[in-house]
Amino acid sequence: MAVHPWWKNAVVYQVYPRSFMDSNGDGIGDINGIISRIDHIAGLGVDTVWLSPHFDSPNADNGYDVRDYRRVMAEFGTLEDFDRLLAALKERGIRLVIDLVVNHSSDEHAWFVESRSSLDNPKRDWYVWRDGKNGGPPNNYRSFFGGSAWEHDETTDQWYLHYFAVKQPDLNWEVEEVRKEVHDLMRFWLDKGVAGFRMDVIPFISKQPDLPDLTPEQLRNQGRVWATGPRVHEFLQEMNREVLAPYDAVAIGEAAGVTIEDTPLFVDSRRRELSMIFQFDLVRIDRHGWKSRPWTLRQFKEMNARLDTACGEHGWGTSFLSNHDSPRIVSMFGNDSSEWRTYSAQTIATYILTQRATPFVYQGDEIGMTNFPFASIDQFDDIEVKGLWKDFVLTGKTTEEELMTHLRLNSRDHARTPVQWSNAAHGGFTTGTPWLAVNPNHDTVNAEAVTSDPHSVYHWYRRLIEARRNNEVLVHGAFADVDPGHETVFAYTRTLDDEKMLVVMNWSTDPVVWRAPDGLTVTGTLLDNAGATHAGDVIRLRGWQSCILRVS
Ligand code: TEU
Ligand code: CA
Repeated sequence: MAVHPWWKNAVVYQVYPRSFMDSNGDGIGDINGIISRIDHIAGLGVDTVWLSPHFDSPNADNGYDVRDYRRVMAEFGTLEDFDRLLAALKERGIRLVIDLVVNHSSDEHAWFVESRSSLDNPKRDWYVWRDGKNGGPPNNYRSFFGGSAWEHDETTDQWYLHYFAVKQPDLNWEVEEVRKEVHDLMRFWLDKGVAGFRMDVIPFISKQPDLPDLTPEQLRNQGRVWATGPRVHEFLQEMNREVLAPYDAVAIGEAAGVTIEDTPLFVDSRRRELSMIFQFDLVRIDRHGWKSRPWTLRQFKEMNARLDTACGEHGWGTSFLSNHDSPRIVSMFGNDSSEWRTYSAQTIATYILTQRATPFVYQGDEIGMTNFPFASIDQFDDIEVKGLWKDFVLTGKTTEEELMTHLRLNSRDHARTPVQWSNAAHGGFTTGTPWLAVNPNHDTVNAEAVTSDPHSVYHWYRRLIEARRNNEVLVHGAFADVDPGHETVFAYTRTLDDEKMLVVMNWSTDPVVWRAPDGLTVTGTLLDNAGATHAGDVIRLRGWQSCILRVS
């Protein structure tokens, strides 16, 4: 049996602390809340938790704007609480991966307060400052959150760069001291016992020399330009050498802007950079700028096969279709009507847990949580929504109704509504007033309902994770799509040595009779979310039915 790094066999559960569980009634999730619900996580059988940012922050972007990298956000608790969480997870054999947000910091971080104080401050070049051009910003970069990516600073009459919010100035990684500071804060948390990092927009850390204006084509996909800076791989190899390798730490790069074809540059183990990356083509298959457009299963399957190939023999992937920046998985990829919600959530889970990649489950997926029925713009909290409102509605480029139509499909706030624990008030998330409203369907869609029902989404995740743990072929087996042209069936084999599994899923509500390709005969049923068994080479599937089969 080949020896693999632990993170290749891992199954990761993402916690967005602000929305997971509130323990002190202030309506905001916190670390003690996570500890109080830890057996819900452990019960799934996952072995790793990824914790979205828990650091001190003024929350311009819900923690992705860090003011102090060695302090816990006051609302979330204390360093002691953090240590207790780490210990409670360890007790249950669960590792903790934390978020590393070092492409930018908060503008309230001491480094930036110093940097903006004067032109000759020793930390001036720790951020990206430039003179304006013709009374305007240095170039035509646009912020992800609306407006220019440059902010003018009266004190020194210069402009600073911020790919995201005005309160998220980009760090200048050209400066060795900056990189050393990042390495040191990583060691601070690794010495505490964390297993590694999910690295926020890490491909963006190397800026284009001279920062020329973008062409109209480039402006349509700025991330692509920002993710291909000339020194990004040098900086990642240095980080690996200085910190990751010595601690055998996992490095999960959030790789916005990186193409499927460029993925090996970051994850090929011979390059000693990252363990794996989040590549966004699949999870953003519907996106055209901020708008959502129809997509097909065939397009999805084509991308999925290219991604598996791109990771190749020396690389490794991530299997995810949800996170705190994306709409709810069953609403986006499944069918969240009451008739099909459970079956489709289970079938999407079957896909996530049977890839040659590390699977990620986002809090609430295991409960089958759905998108929120947003009715008006003032129900949104997300800074990205506020940016779109300013850039497109207030400028008359679009109407409130059209913006709402797309936000109802793809807003990040769908993922950020509090976890629904029970049919109690506010879904049992808080005894106070939640910072963001709880989905009204918590009366039926909640953790108590799914954990007490053996046929639920929760137990289907648990059984998939168990099957993955007991069948190495589902982890390391070669992937082969056996019917890429089929409109509604997604079927692929996983092969390891002389063992072969066939995964067959119906991604529609219409029953289907599917014939396995020649040479493949079903000899047994490992799992089926409708409790059916299959044999021979004809597979009958009801709507959103999926199964994992032994074949010869
Ligand atoms: O997101 C980076 C990113 O590129 C996008 O997914 C982003 O969320 C958005 O959709 C841009 O349109 C990371 C974090 O995951 C996100 O929460 C932060 O807002 C962002 O970086 C800045 O730190
Ligand atoms: Ca709280």
